[in-house]
Amino acid sequence: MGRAYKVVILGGGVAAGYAALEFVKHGINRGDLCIISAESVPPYERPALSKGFLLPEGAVRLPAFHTCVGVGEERLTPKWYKEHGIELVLGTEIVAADLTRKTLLTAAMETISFQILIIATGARVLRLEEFGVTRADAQNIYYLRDVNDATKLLEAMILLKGGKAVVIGGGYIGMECAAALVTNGVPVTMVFPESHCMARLFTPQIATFYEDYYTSKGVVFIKGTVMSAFESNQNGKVAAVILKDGTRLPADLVVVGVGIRANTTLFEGQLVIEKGGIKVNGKMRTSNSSVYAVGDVAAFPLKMYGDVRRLEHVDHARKSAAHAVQAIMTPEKTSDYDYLPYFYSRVFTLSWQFFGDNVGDCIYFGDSTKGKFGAYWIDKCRVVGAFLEGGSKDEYSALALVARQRPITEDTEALAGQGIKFALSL
Ligand code: FAD
Ligand code: NAD
Ligand code: ISD
Repeated sequence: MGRAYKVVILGGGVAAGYAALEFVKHGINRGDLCIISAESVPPYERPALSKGFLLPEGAVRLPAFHTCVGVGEERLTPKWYKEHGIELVLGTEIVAADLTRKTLLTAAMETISFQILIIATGARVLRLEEFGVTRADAQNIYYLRDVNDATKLLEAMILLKGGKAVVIGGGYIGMECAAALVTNGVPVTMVFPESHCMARLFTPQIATFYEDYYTSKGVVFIKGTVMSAFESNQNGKVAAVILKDGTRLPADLVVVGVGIRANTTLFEGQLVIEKGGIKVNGKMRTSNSSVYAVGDVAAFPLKMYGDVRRLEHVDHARKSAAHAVQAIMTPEKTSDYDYLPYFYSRVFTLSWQFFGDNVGDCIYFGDSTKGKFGAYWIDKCRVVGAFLEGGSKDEYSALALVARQRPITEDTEALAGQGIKFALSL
């Protein structure tokens, strides 16, 4: 018959770790909870992989960044799971799910059954083959999603002495990996189709600051185009990246960050799918009342904006996981998930945070030449989004408050003049 648990968390990433801690806070019986993960290590703070993990000095390594150290909570080591009677089924891929029978099938053909399932399968990287790029199977092409990917990239980077790197994609992975490569002394060329970096969030003006900073560190930007093929040498290693217009960029290492897809496949046809994710309600419950979905894989009602979104960021993974557990353990006390979008990044000595929604007109403040500047997004006379580079803890908290309160503002010139003081005065 196989193993059976009251609650199974499928996926052993950020959301799983935060869900486990929340279960323990609520008091779960020994043997009731099991986490199944394709990864061979317990849940860890994934953001570290493109930041501290890739530093040339003072790098972080597991077990230092297991969840939940990202928010200053306990570090959940294998010993912690054992002490709390939580079963970790690691290095185990689930290849089929039967939600009617309440069973999961492992790649080794073991059946694991549950009363309640929390889907925390996160996402997989999009591969260049999916964009029609040919010869994308050459060696020295690196993607970054898990600690194995990060270890391979780190080893290649260390061995690269004198070599050049090309980074494909101008989103989070592209920007953070380019910074890490340059910090490790590797010259980088970045290639992406948009006219500026971080196009999903940044305006051209915000992007200019970061592009200028990266350029000052030696990064070369090739924007508004895509690659078409890799040129490989006799050893099967990348020798160059060929762009659509035929330009040849010599490359000894390529990092690819061209987006992700939520891992929904096991549940398609069994659960409602929306916006590329598993649709949940305000309790993170799916269209099957025994099944919850959290983190990157969940398409959830964003109460503040009255729409359904799927967010690919760690703060939401942590909070949605805790919320699902609260809804399971104390349903009478749990209201609907009311999330304020929060994104951030840290590269070189720079650090920015964003709260809210990046819709409407953008009002800029501060002085980017001094490394401290920001922006408010105004939609229908309300401040709906707020961004700040180089802020303090108190300033970022004030920014979050602005985005949460959405104050009315008629005088955008005054707002620009007040800048961060506007947020601090709320
Ligand atoms: P994940 O953490 O991806 O975990 C999913 C887990 O499910 C994995 O363990 C996976 O192996 C497992 N799994 C999937 N399918 C199966 C299966 N069939 N069987 C068994 N196991 C399965 N966000 C930020 O806000 N700030 C950052 O600075 C930041 N940095 C990042 C850096 C990197 C390198 C990456 C990759 C992401 C970063 N993110 C960041 C995004 C953030 O890490 C994700 O939003 C978060 O990890 C999502 O958590 P999750 O638990 O939903 O999914
Ligand atoms: P992304 O969505 O941030 O960026 C994807 C990028 O792919 C786009 O900006 C675009 O430049 C590029 N692109 C799209 N099609 C392309 C093509 N044909 N050729 C070349 N480039 C193309 O995704 P990502 O950077 O791959 O990051 C993966 C995931 O990891 C995301 O969910 C992201 O949120 C997460 N992540 C977050 C952080 C953070 O929040 N600080 C850091 C790292 C990773
Ligand atoms: O970069 C990060 C980040 O945002 C985390 O949560 O690393 C992790 C932990 O702070 C690593 O200790």
